[in-house]
Amino acid sequence: MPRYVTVAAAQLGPVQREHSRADVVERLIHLLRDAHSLGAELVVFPELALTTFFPRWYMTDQAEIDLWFEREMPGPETKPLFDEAARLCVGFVLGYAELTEDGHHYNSAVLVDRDGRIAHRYRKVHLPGHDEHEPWRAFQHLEKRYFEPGPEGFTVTRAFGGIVGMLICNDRRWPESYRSLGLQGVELVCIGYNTPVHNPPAPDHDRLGDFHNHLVMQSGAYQNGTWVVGVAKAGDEEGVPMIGGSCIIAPTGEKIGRAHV
Ligand code: CDV
Repeated sequence: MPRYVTVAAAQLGPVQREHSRADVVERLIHLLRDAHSLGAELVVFPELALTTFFPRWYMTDQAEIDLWFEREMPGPETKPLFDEAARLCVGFVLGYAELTEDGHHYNSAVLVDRDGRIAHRYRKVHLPGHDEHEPWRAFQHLEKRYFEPGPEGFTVTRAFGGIVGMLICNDRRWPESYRSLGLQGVELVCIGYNTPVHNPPAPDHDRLGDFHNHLVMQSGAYQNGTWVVGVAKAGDEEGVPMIGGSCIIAPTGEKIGRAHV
């Protein structure tokens, strides 16, 4: 018996430091409405969609660091997105920095169902970068400093008529991420990412950024017989060009839709 769900890859433009949560949520609502008008039932937003990619900066003041995190989801600033999605009867995946009640910091994503309820939460396992200031690097990437690895590992849930899992950015480069979901019968993997064009630890890979992005997601889809929807932040964010290249990949490994920026 065929089942159908229409999923949108809502690639987001850059989010700068001065943009407030309210500014960004307004943009997300705009994308959500656009996707809904095209028939989408589930809209996938990128990793850390509510703020700029703050792990590019070295910070020592925990109070300043915590300002980048959400203490509740939805909170007062994100509730309008949940309300509008429920009104339109559209679900979504949203990446954000999560600060739990008991003080844990995670790079997280939630899957929100068509009634505006959180159906599943995923906490990023593969945190790239380093945890100390390394001034010789052209760009810092300090995810290990600001986040703990997700303790629950890779998990799936039943939603939108199928079995859905989430991954976040660097997770997509590792075969076990998809395989762990595949062994749980996953049918749709939603992935948000922030990938700079320049990768300072391996500058010779810069020309391969788009190729590697699609290579890993297409392989993950084909090898596990699952749909994969990968969604980027694109453009120049705080002077850092991002690769974009969001795409929707069939279980055959073929890209059936892709952003050309
Ligand atoms: N946000 C990320 O996880 N970005 C990494 C970069 C640093 C290589 C990625 O795998 O795209």
